[in-house]
Amino acid sequence: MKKWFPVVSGITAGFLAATVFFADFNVGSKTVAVDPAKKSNAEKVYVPFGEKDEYYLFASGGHSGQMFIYGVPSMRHIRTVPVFSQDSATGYGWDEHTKELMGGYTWGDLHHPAFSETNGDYDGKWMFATDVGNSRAAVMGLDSFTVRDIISVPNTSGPHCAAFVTENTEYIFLPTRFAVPLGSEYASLDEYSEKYRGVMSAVSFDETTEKLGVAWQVALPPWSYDLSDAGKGMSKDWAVLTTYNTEEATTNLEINASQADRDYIVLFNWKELEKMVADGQFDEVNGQKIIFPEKHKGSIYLIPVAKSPHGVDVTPDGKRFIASGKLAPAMTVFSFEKAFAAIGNKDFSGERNGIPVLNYESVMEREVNPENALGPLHTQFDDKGMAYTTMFISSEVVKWDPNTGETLDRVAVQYSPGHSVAAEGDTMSPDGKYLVALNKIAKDSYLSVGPSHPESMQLIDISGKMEVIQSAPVNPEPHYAQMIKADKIKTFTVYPKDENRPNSVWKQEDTRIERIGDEVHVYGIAMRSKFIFDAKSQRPDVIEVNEGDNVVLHLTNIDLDQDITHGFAINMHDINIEVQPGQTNTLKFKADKAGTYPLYCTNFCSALHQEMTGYLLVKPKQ
Ligand code: CUK
Ligand code: CUA
Repeated sequence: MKKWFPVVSGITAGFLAATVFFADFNVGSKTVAVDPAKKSNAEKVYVPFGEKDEYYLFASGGHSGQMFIYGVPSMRHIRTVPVFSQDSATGYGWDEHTKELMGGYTWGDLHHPAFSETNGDYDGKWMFATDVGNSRAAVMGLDSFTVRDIISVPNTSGPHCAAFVTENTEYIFLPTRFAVPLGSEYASLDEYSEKYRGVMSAVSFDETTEKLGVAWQVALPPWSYDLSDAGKGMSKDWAVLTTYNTEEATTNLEINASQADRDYIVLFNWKELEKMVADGQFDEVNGQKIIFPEKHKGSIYLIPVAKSPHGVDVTPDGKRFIASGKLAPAMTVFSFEKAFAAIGNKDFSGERNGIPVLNYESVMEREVNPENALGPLHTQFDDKGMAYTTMFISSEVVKWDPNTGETLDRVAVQYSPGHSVAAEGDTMSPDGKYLVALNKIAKDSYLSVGPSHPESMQLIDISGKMEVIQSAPVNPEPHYAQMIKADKIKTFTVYPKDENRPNSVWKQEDTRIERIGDEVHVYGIAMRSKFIFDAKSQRPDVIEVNEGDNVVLHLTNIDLDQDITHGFAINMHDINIEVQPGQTNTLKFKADKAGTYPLYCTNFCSALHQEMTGYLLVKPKQ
């Protein structure tokens, strides 16, 4: 097995031809799974008007840079929350606050959302996400579904192998997909093995200040780190990562990174690493505390695993971790207990880059290879501890027993599933009931919209024999999702009226326009159904400035009623912000075009919403 695709297509064709458990398919265009006419399935996903879904599904929006929120079981798309990308629906990325959050970037590649946890359970407070495109981390507050902080993570490149949080959200770990020299400084690829590094960042989050910060980092070998999971219960101080390209290839990775029969799982004890940092066992590079494993010894180990693994998932009881094959058609079950014993006995088969390699046989419990199942990627769990692994190539989800390796059930999905997500799936007590397959290629699933098809998310009832009961389009494909019990999330409806909030104005008579040199500061109000920028003016809804002025508009929405959001746009200025009930937002722009420009509320807010307009008048320079 040297290459992914030739092998895959050969085996796949044979596999498909031989398969009998797909009820209805042909090789050219597999038609499988959902029978929309089946009434019992329709009833299972029907949420009558006025009632709410049982779960929230948070699906990463990939290179849209956004997070998609769905309800389960209806699979209705409820909201798109902008995280790393501008979003004109909410004005995200135009007002000063969100512009600053975005840090000068206009997009991101959002992977692997992760809820905050308390005692190994989702606590419904925060959602973390990473940006593979521009090496950032973000946190969203679940009381308002808004981003509170975004940081650029120094010394890293593409934190794909993230985010995973520890049992009490002590850290959000961000290992990287790409190896680069620390600080991304120039180094010839001939010096790859000496100068390049894959860096894992331990990011902490302060709930009080709502700020993320890089606590410390580990300069791992120059490999790619793919997926990861944090330990639970007995393994709570530990975490695991998969690696590929341990060949340290610098070009044509498709072939060159698949040469060796084995790559590794990195196993590390973050509690001990934390202690090492406290004891001064680190080097400071680019302002960061970095552990170099070849020098600062201990707490990090390698476990050989079949070549180019993809996902690695810790069982809910924290006793095992399961690596999925990608190139090898098997799941490998490892035991934490065995790993700890091997570490204690120094049961090493050697070392790589100064990191001890544990004996595979000492740590491995079993290799599981369900018949004809190909391309295992990710595993989720139900309330009984049973595993559900997505098979990218054989386009199915396989249910199996991690205790015995026995295959229990399998269901076809349409088509190639990447991740799947189970209800409360990454907690110590998954709910069972539902699993959503996140399918990469959804040919023919929906009405055609041209050459590029929407991807699909398929809801699977796992309460009995697995059955696909709903399908929902999503674009682009989600790179993982998490599903949380709806009653865990407590949102607020109106931003509290805060007279001390800087630049806020709550009374019409306090609105004003002040000039300081060429800066014009507008302290305005948005309310049903008008803007008031200066109540004392003859025309309170007009902003008149001179060409070249810098305008700073502070706009407060004084409508403290649920769902009365106002927008603010200026014609032909590429400007668009939003103020939710009780919120104050600041907008800065240079009035560099002389002329007459209508301004208006973009968000429907009352029967007289169309009347909620005014003018920006920019007097030409003489
Ligand atoms: S990765 Cu495994 S299928 Cu970005 Cu989570 Cu996509
Ligand atoms: Cu305010 Cu429309």
